Amino acid sequence: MSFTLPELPFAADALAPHMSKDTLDLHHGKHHRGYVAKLVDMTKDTPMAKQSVEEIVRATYGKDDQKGIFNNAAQHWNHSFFWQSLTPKKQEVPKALADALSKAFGDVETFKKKFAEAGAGQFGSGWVWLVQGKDGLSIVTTGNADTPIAHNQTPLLVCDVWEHAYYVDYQNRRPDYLKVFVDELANWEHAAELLAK
Ligand code: MN3
Repeated sequence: MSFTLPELPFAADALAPHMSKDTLDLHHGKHHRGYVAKLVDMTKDTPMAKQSVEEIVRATYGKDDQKGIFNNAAQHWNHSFFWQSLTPKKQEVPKALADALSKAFGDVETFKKKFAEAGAGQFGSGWVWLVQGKDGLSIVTTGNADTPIAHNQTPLLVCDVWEHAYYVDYQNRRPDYLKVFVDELANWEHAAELLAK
């Protein structure tokens, strides 16, 4: 297993004006690339170099002496998932996912509002997720590099709320960025595929 920066699943200018090419060049080409490079560097010549990112995340979580490896592995995983959570073409929520969201949150619009509010309310850097656990669907936020895959939860959708994800396009208006994410950019079809598994 070697760690490589995945290609974006869309052109860097495909999400404009909601998320600009400048943001994606910086976010994917600099930030995500940096996490991958550090992970490669920190694990080279160790048994971890042959492990999957998920294995490394789970093995290093909560270990003070492996915090650097955890942070870079988790950020690599989180960003790879984030690109999959975005779509260049606005999507309707597929029926099976809409039904599951309605069961958990009342209706799809209420879910979108709660998801955006949770992301806006995450203090400092982090992520807002739709996850599937043994009790059904829920919204969770994680700080910095923390990730649901370290907590036995299955992510269906994520939005990055680190400032580098939105500052170029929205400055300090994180709630505006989150509203655009749920209204225009969220890849509901990808989330529905994961729900079906
Ligand atoms: Mn990021």
